[in-house]
Amino acid sequence: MEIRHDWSSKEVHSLLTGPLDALLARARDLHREFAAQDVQQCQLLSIKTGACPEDCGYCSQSARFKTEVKPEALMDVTAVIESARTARAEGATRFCMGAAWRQAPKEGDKRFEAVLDMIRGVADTGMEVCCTLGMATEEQLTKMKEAGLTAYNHNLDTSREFYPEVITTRTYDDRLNTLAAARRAGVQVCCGGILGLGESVADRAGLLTELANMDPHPESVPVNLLVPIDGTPLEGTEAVPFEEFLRAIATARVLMPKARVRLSAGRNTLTEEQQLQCFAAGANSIFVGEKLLTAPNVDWDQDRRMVSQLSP
Ligand code: SAM
Ligand code: DTB
Ligand code: SF4
Repeated sequence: MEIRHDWSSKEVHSLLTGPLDALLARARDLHREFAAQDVQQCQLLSIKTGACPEDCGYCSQSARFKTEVKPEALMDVTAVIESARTARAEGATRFCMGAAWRQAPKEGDKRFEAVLDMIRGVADTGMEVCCTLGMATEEQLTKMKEAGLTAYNHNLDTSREFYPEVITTRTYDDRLNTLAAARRAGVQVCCGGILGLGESVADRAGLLTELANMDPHPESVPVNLLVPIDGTPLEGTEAVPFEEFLRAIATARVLMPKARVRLSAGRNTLTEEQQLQCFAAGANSIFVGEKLLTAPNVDWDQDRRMVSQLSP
């Protein structure tokens, strides 16, 4: 099987909506042939929380919505490294630092220098280092790469058509520009989206088609389930039926056979049995730790039990 970058959204739509058994079988075969067989454990840390000028309709950290999140300044470098060491000791192999910024601070800004120190410190623990700081330029990403950054997370979230229904303070092309800058800087790309924003199946197909037609494919693809946050425009949004989530996971595996497909936000709403079905359908990464950025995740003990049942 060759790796393709020329999928049509019609083909992807048929995968998402076709017979489930055939989709799962195809995903399982490709997973065995191409994908890493372990389940990668990534720890998130919000290094700068809240007061974000953007208006992403799902987000607890936008200054435009009245949510329970209390804004916090950029964390101290030593506290971040301490948290990375703890995550490493718990078994995480990748550490992702998230900041509620529209864009990464300019080079020379002391906050940017502090982020570089955080990257160096986390890289020293031996873990992969990922950052998600909003828009960034090739120059900023090159500096971060030199400090030891493995990957940059920047999600497309949904289809190009549905994007402006959720976010108006930037465009789909702004997102694509940052992703291209990461590639040029030699930083791996972590890019995925959210299910449950009120999008149609065609929008999900649109998102997956965008990701699948990137060349090379993103090295990792986080698939989030909306965590509905009180005070945001998307509070009270109906949950996505599990089968639709499973289909998205399997389709991502079929389209991007080598990528790390990550069960991301909202994993705590799935039963262990459902998560195991997702691993069989192609998922091979999770966010671990009791907290995501601001929302609750899954207990370490629960995850340890689950991961120990998976034979690589
Ligand atoms: N500010 C940066 C940005 O937007 O690129 C980085 C942090 S942002 C919180 C990272 C991603 O988390 C978003 O692109 C979105 O896909 C996901 N996310 C944020 N809030 C979420 C929620 N309530 N439910 C599910 N996913 C969410
Ligand atoms: C991603 O796709 N999901 C993570 C990570 N990339 C940065 C963030 C999930 C955030 C969930 C909501 C919260 O914790 O506030
Ligand atoms: Fe800001 Fe990122 Fe939240 Fe959007 S998703 S409001 S950019 S922190």
